[in-house]
Amino acid sequence: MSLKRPVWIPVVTGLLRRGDKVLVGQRPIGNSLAGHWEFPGGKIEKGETPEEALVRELQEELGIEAQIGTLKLASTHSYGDTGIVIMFYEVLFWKGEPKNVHHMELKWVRPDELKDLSIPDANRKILGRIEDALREK
Ligand code: DGT
Repeated sequence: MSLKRPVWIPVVTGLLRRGDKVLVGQRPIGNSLAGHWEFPGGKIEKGETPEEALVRELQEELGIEAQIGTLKLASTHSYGDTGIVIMFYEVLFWKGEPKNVHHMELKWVRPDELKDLSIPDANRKILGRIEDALREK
């Protein structure tokens, strides 16, 4: 039996919908995966529920007060020694207009446009499932 336990980091992201589009932000310079287009979100802090973490992240990154919807999908991915457990929640309603206070740029894209963007491997490998989740009404 190995003495070294794997390190797992829980991450939560929001699928913000407007018509047939979804919001993506370009990860800032100096961050891991800089320049990659991601769904807004971040790490769940100790003591938070996934929904509380996502409300906090969407407030910090976009300045909105979001109402978190249903969990659409979850996956795992390894980055070297650490792994992430990533959960994608539907976000249909929020107060305020998403402002760019964290990313290099924000944009609304159609689900079929995601494949042409530089996106994290964690998302690329489940892109079919993400697109299906975004097409469901
Ligand atoms: P920090 O800078 O350590 O305080 O980080 P947080 O809590 O803002 O979170 P972040 O975004 O750096 O960490 C999320 C991790 O999940 C990071 O390793 C990138 C990975 N990831 C993969 N796909 C996505 C995605 O669609 N959105 C977000 N936010 N992260 C993703």
